[in-house]
Amino acid sequence: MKTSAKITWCPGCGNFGIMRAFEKAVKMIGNARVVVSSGIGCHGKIADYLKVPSFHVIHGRVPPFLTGFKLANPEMISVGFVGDGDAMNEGIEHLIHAARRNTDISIFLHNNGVFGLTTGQVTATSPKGQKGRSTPYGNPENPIEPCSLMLMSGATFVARAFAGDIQKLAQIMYDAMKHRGFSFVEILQPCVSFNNFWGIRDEIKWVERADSVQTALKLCSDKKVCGVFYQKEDETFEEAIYRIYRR
Ligand SMILES: Cc1ncc(C[n+]2csc(CCOP(=O)(O)OP(=O)(O)O)c2C)c(N)n1
Ligand code: SF4
Repeated sequence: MKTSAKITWCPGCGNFGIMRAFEKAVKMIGNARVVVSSGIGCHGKIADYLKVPSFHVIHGRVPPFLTGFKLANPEMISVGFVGDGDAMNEGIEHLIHAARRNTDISIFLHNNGVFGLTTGQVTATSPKGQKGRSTPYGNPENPIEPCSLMLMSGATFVARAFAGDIQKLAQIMYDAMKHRGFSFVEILQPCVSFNNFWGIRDEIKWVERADSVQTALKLCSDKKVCGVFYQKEDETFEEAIYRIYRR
């Protein structure tokens, strides 16, 4: 599934595990047609490295792009790779609207807690107090918790995984892509250059799906807890559009 593009990620970057897991998940899916879109940032280069139809779009605009794509191509499994700066700062409103509409797309958030490509400034997911290029004395802001935000926005599949556990991540990606409706996977992705948290590997706890949003919210509030937190079936945005306009 590799292209001839030279990989420019830093050696040891969590993005390698994410790409490997995705390749495995696509193999598990078999013959289904998969399309990929990515935003701007280190994560966004994944679209250049994967040999699948791909669209590299402007910062924060993966969800609206894929919404239009999926409406026009309902038979394709549509996957968006987004960064925490890309989706939680720059394009956060688009993600919320895709979740509330239950657009049948899968969003994989590379959450490294920094703007990686622009050399390590804090993002909306960085914890309060985090020191970095833009906050040498500590981050003064409270973070957004992406899984909670997606649960509260109406996402019908919400999960968290770790870039270092390729097998589990591949299974969660597969489940997300198979899900009918909006699926969101937060992937804890160490950035070796600006926010290296590979050390959490042995502290990760895996949980089973909760049967209510309230329980799922409790589960995901602990950042070291991973797994599919919540899943439910509902009419998708595309189904609603076709139902209303094809009468
Ligand atoms: C509209 C717009 N704003 C800002 C930028 C500058 N910019 C390029 S990459 C980047 C950081 C991306 O960070 P993130 O989405 O967290 O991805 P990462 O590099 O960490 O994978 C920024 C701010 C841009 N290219 N376009
Ligand atoms: S700067 Fe960070 S996110 Fe970007 S390639 Fe290097 S390790 Fe990965």
